[in-house]
Amino acid sequence: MITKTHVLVLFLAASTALAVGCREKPMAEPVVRYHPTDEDRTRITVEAEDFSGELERPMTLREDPDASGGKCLHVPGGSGTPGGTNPDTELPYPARYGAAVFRFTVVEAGTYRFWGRKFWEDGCGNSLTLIVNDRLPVIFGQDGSYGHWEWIAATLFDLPAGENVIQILNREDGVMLDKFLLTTHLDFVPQGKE
Ligand SMILES: [Ca+2]
Repeated sequence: MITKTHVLVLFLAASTALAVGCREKPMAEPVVRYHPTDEDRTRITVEAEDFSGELERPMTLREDPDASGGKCLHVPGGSGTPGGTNPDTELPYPARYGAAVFRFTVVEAGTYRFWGRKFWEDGCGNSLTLIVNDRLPVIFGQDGSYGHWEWIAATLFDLPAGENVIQILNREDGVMLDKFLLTTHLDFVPQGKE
């Protein structure tokens, strides 16, 4: 004779068997964001507000809730620009009228793509100058996308292992830079505040 107790025992046994047979999916690997001094061999992310040494005005710091870490570099509109382009190379003169300097460690030498998360005011305020390890200056920006935060890429840089220095110079006022990222994964595209 099957009693209510028997039914309950059978139900519990079946439930236990089902639970044992139903494994939870393994959790996704956590996304790790390395500080530049950590041993990230392929990606280096630097907040623009984490410059080394003194900030050279008119480049300044600004708080922005849409910026990673709530802060970004800012060259206020109307503060002036160094101006001037070498007529032979058509490269901007590395005039130091507003600059931020970044020193960071590269663990593995390689070819890195520079990405910057920027906010341009308008077509007269849409670029910065990069100088990597005292090489020729490179223009970052000059695109036609204004009024919102956005990642854009610059040229590739060969970086040696050890300390590297990037200077980010004012080229046109009315620009903001939230952070930059260097990666040997040349097809990688950063998203959002990343
Ligand atoms: Ca930032």
